[in-house]
Amino acid sequence: MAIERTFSIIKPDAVRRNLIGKILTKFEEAGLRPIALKKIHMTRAQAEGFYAVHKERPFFGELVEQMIASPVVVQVLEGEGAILKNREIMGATNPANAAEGTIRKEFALSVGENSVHGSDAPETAAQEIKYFFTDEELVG
Ligand code: ABT
Ligand code: MG
Repeated sequence: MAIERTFSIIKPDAVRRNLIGKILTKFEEAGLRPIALKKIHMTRAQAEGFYAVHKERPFFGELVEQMIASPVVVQVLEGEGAILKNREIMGATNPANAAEGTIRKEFALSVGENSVHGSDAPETAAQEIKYFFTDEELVG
């Protein structure tokens, strides 16, 4: 498995509950290194652009509202098979289906307020990293 980079968001529900450190610890303990990281308050335009693939879905409005309600932490995680590994650490989208020990099992409130986002494939990882970070910010 190659060294990969993936994009991750600690979502408003988790930041509000002061879970940044606990969630970053999960990544670090699994061997994923945050090579860039910042706290931002997303604009509506930023959130709508980020979730553009879900534009036609019935939950789009609610999803955007939740993402802009309060600050998030965005990061780029690097490591062996980082994309899949991050998805495993996150757990299933719906916390009711998330495996024991995953972030969503421990912390998520619902399918919408599910504490983290993580890229699902190499193409989306590259796109999402570029959406939030400049090359200069990927400091390693
Ligand atoms: P992630 O595991 O978050 O990548 O979700 P995935 O894209 O695999 O799953 P879907 B179902 O496409 O959800 C996309 C995002 O929309 C949120 N959502 C989903 C809701 O807010 N309400 C819903 O009823 C559903 C089905 C969860 C996903 N959020 N993110 N990131
Ligand atoms: Mg997804």
